[in-house]
Amino acid sequence: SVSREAVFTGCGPNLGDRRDLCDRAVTLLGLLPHSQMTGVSSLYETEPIADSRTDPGRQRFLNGAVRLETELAPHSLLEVCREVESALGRDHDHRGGARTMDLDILFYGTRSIDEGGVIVPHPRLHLRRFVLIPLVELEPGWVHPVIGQTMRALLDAVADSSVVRRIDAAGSRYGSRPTCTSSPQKD
Ligand code: PH2
Ligand code: MG
Ligand code: MG
Repeated sequence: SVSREAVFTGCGPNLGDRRDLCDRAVTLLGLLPHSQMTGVSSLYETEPIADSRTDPGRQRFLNGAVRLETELAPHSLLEVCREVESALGRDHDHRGGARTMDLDILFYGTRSIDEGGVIVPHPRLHLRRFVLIPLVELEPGWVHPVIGQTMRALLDAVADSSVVRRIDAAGSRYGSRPTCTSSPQKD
């Protein structure tokens, strides 16, 4: 039998109807074969943080995270993420700048992978509150397989001011709810 691995993906549009785009990404991820969606975080409106490869543009992002159990191999999951990005209108030819969807594999079980374009854990996730806050919501005790610290500990160690506010859970219409119990602030 094929083993299922716990996978976390991050989503982050900063162009178009960001809320609707996140809902649609969650819907599409929920339809993946050989997979089950086991958590959907709230969404967070965030200020763009620049990195060496992308100029995200001045628009704010909506960032969230999804937990899946999947039998899909890492490279297949990456392909799916790109397909979902394309389905939601992302122009992959235009590198950098604003995008309707950015779907990143954050963790693939406890594996450390750098091959064929798959890089997990995501190399910058431990430095970014807009990734760590949704991850803490989903699984605070999850241990970063390379750094060896929990999501909660990593979040406590990072201070950027990217996160502006929390809004509704992504995909709340579809019945997946985060484990977090505090009531989300309405949009
Ligand atoms: N993604 C980036 C670069 N900067 N900033 C925020 N706030 N949210 C993002 O998702 C983000 C970013 C590259 O993928
Ligand atoms: Mg990204
Ligand atoms: Mg990406």
